[in-house]
Amino acid sequence: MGEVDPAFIQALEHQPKLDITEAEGIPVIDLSPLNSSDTDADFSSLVAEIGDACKNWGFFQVINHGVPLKFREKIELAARKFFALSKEEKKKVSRDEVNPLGYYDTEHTKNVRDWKEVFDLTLKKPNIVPASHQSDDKELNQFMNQWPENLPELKEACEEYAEEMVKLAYKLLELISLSLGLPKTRLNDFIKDHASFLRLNRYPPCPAPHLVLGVGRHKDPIVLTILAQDDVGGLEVKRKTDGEWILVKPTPNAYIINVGDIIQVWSNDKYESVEHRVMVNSEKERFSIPFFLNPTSSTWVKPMEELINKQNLAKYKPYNWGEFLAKRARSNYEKLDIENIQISHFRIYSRKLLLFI
Ligand SMILES: O=C(O)CCC(=O)C(=O)O
Repeated sequence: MGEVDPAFIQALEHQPKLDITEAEGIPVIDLSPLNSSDTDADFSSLVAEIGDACKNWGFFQVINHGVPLKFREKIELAARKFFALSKEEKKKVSRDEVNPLGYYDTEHTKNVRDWKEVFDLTLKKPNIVPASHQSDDKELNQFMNQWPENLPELKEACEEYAEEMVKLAYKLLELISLSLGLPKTRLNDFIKDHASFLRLNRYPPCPAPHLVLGVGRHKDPIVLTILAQDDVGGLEVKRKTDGEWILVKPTPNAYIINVGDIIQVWSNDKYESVEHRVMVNSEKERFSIPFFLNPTSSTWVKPMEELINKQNLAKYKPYNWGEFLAKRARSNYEKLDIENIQISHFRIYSRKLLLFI
């Protein structure tokens, strides 16, 4: 990427502090009770731990999660090989304005360019989505995976790993559902036909890590994210208690889980999606692999009926996930002069809430 182009420079208030402390407080949750063969096993303390982590942090790490290490090692190796290909080879599988999948090195978050290169793929085949965010526009688009010709092992590694991520996502969603007082599979029902994405991230060393970010501050618009980070570190989370940015310490073979905006809406704000961002450094490249759990594009996202009542009125209007995604994809692709779409655009403000009583 060479010299720092002004397009990467964050506004002063968003520039990272390089002497940041590591977050000791982020809960590390041991999922081994789920691996028990005892059908009468009591998961209540695990469910309570998950509920507390979602409520107080919106972020947690899981260990003993049941994902065999060999799948992670295989995809990490394939990702390194992919990003080591020549720019010309990578550009052969570039995303474009119509298809957001494949290689990309000019992503913008909040209209500032990110210091990273990515490779995105969908797990749903075919993945048909609205071509536009306008409800009256019935044109459809198909998201297509693109694979580099000269690296056949990438496809296999990504597909095997993604299957493991789906299994883990189902387990986590069951625990989250129970922690909200809902039946175990209540939330899983929304992702039966899920259209999730897997992303490979590479953050190259940067000559000005105090001015730029690998990914600018953002919340994930999806259900939840399962992130594998390497041992370099750089992910920062905005702590709910005091709004400070804190670094998530890499824990070998753990996964970092964060609540996405859709869980925030389903839970009617009981669990909030939390802002996070990625710092880069001047010496080491960093790799990470987020798995984004998405519902199908036809899903209407709204607070769960069981969780709303006269004392806790719905805080969001229903919105269509496919239309939301179509609008979001455009703003990630190009620099726009407007803020990209957020769940806050569907929020019902308290004055209106009062009128409903
Ligand atoms: O690389 C990371 O640690 C986080 C990546 C992330 O937040 C994203 O890709 O949306």
